[in-house]
Amino acid sequence: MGGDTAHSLISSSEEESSMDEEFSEQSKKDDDSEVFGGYGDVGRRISWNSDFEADQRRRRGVYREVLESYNELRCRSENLEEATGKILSYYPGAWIEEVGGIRSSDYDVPKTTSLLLIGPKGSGKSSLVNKISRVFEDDKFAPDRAQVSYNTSVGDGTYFLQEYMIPRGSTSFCFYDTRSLSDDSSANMAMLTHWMTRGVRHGELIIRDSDSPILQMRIKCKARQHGYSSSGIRMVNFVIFVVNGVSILKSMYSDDEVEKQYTETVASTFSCPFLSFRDDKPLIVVTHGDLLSISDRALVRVHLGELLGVHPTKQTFDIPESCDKATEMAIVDMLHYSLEHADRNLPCKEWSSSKVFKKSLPACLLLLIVLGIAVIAAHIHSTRTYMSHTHHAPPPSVNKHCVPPPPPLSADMHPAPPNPPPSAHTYRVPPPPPPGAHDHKRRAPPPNDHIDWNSIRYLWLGPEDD
Ligand SMILES: Nc1nc2c(ncn2[C@@H]2O[C@H](COP(=O)(O)OP(=O)(O)OP(=O)(O)O)[C@@H](O)[C@H]2O)c(=O)[nH]1
Ligand SMILES: [Mg+2]
Repeated sequence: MGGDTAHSLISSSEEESSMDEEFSEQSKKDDDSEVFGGYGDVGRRISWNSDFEADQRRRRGVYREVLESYNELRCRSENLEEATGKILSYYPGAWIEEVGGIRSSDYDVPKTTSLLLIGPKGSGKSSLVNKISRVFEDDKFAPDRAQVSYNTSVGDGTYFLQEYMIPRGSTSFCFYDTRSLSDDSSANMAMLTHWMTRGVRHGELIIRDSDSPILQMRIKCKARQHGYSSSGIRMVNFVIFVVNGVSILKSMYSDDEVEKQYTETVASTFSCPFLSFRDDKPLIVVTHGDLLSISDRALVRVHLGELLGVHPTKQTFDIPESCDKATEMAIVDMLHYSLEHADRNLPCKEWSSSKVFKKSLPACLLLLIVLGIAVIAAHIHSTRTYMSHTHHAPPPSVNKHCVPPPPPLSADMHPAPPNPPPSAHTYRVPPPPPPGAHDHKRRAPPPNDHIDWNSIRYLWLGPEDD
């Protein structure tokens, strides 16, 4: 793998013990002013500024926390097998949390969870793919899967989007290795917006307008050798931002514009809103830590936390080119974080309302038909009642003294007082129309008939409420 280290010649146990020593030495330095030299000096000059001092104290606390996290990681690496098993048991949607009344089945779960690796040139994206693969590889001597640039200043980097299933042959989750970010932030935005909104396709060639015509021709020549157009498009489920720890450390203390440019590119790209899933920002992987001291690694993480607004221990993972258990544990932790956040931010199916509507449409139609039948039946019934009443009821008297016969008395009933108002319930049934009312248009009433309208009204409607 990476060619630039004498570290690769050191066995992992030697590596671990030297790291232990470094860690304990660093922990003994309780006065962090040495480590935070830059911050501390400024702090002394403006000690009157209590806000600044509080800030310094907070930074030192975080720094100690980061240092402690290396120790903790080594302890946790004893459970590496169990942690690896958990990742191997993952399938898309397995870690969905059912919240807000939404069930797992309401989410649009992909067949494969896709994790996108992005970062500046030479930051170690392709190397990271190989490091991750090795953790899950049965054959520890299997060749590297991703092409790593040996010398980034002369060689080509990654120009084609490459999909890597983890582990090999699985369909649970995959990484997408991508072309590096450029110094042109608007070109980066355009590229990232495209990947995040339209998805990524294995084998897709990434060419930028700013690429020289010679470079464009060179990489197009490479593209002609392969036919990837049939590969499917995958939507990105989570983003991993890879940065070179050495370059970050240089840019922290350098006045050189080129070195400062590195952090600026990282910060401006990281702020691209398309990289976040709701409030969840990408996680950070810091590489090249094997070339730095533990204190420098911790400093880089604290600095990135301040710069990008992500937690230096919870959302930043230090993954150097080392073959020790602690590094493998850091890889497994990073995967756990990515997959959990990928599942948490899965989109809902295009609203289940359409599904509910489709399912309930026949039921609604049936209900409407039943209701329609009930209304028609009720109408027929009331018409029949009305007709039978018309035929059997005696014609209403036109005698003004006529009153309805009193209802038969039952045992617990008492005679009504004289001239009682009839029960509203009894008299509000549909009133019989006066004889011939239905053909009143054809036959005019005899001119001399005396009609006691008060009695009729009393019979039909009951007494008037005063
Ligand atoms: N010492 C050390 N070297 C690393 C590490 N990660 C990557 N490298 C080296 O850095 C160089 C670039 O690594 P790549 O993985 O090709 O970087 P990349 O981000 O894929 O680069 P591009 O494809 O050009 O964007 C190689 O020489 C790697 O061996 C690391 O953690 N430690
Ligand atoms: Mg690469």
